[in-house]
Amino acid sequence: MQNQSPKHSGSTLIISNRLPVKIERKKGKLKFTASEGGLATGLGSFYKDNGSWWLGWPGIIPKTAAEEEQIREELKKRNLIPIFLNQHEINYFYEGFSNAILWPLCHYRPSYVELKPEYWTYYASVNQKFADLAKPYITEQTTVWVHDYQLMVLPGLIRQESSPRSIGYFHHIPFPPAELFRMLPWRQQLLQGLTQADLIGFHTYENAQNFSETCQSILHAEVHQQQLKMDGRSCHVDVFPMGIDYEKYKHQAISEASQGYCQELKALYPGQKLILSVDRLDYSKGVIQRLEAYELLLKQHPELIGKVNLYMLIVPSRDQVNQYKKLRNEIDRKVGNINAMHSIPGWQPVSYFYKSLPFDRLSAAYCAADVCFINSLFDGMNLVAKEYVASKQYQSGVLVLSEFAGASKELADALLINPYAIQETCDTLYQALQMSEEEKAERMLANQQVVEKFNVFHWVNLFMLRLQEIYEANHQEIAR
Ligand code: GDG
Repeated sequence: MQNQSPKHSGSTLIISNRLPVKIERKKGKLKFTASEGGLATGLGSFYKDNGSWWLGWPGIIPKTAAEEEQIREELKKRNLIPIFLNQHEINYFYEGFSNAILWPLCHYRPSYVELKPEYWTYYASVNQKFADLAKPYITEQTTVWVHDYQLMVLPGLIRQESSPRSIGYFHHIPFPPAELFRMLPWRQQLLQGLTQADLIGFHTYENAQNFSETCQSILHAEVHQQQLKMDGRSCHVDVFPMGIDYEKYKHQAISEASQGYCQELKALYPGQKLILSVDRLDYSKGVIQRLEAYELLLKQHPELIGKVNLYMLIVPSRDQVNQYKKLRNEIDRKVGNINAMHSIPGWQPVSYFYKSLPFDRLSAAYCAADVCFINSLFDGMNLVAKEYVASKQYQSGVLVLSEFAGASKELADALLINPYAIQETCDTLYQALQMSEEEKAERMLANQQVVEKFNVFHWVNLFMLRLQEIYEANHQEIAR
């Protein structure tokens, strides 16, 4: 499919918790830069070309009314509408209900869930705030596309107050089985709000299936193929595996800048194979299991000492939330132990960076990596897997990928692992390091064809097309 915006009449309003922009105060001045979350990376290429608006939180609390106005004006130039959250809202809506209830529940960690009623109060009121701000941008010709678990009740609120052409919702993270979702005291409100969307999308069939079964069990919805019927209304549920901007990653990888940084990086690790991991700080990403499998590899294959390096890049995230603080300390300890136990003069086994790299440096790391090691315990999709594949234009490499990441359903030529099975993961890493150049090339090419074809434009087009079909079908029914 062409890298073109989808054809539909009217405008599009994208709504997500975070805007695809980072605002920092530097020497008294505001600095605006593009942010690097999975969603920002994916939709960033789409909305600017399409004359659409994007509503979300800019990630900053303005100090004065003048600063708030400055942010509003600056963002308006980029078709972005900011919603400003106060510290309480951030603590209770974002860190509370979103990241201490929905995130752990959707990533199968019920023991991490903190069921505090005040979190729900804020979740409901902040969703309402989004609906109020969205209202002036919605006409009968507007297609509204809501993103992710922070805004699950927003489709219902928009439906109550505005009359958009269509409402779509995409769930970027896993959706748990009904048995887990049932534990939420607010399960009814969440599902009732969400099913006011015309179309609800997931990365994988399993997640869509879990969602439909949960609606059957809690809302007593009837399921006909991909349609849920309840209380005299209906919504569609479907699978749309998200892609990346393949050409962007490919061109960056073959650029002089990235190739230059790639050589510099390789020169820092002479005679060593680089095993790369890239993720946000999160317990769903399996960082501790990754370190355990890698340590086992060093113990069982002492010939690798001095010849391999785990280059682990972790982007700071949510480090004000308790579980994340604990995880960070655990990672620090574990990396320290491995380096202390296995280092020899002039070599240490793990290079660990707790920071974010600029795009060209990240691309260089993908180019330089002999292995990309992704062992998420649960992951909606995992775009890093696809970015690595797209970046492997000149250099060879092997993708080791968790079968619990949505990407594993598409990237069948990766070496798939069960991240909970440490010995199996260790054996697969060894297999990756030993693989012949022919096999590496064959597997990478097959994966590249998938990532190139099912890119982010294909994803956006498919979702929008489906919404359009649903709109037309509903319209014909009304006309009859
Ligand atoms: C959620 C779901 C789903 C990372 N480090 C740097 C950097 N990144 C970029 C990567 C990638 C993105 O961050 C991470 O995307 P993921 O998909 O891996 O994960 P989440 O952020 O958890 O996203 C996930 C996704 O939504 C989309 O639906 O796949 O399952 O959890 O794009 O490149 N970018 C730069 N420097 C870094 O150091 N520039």
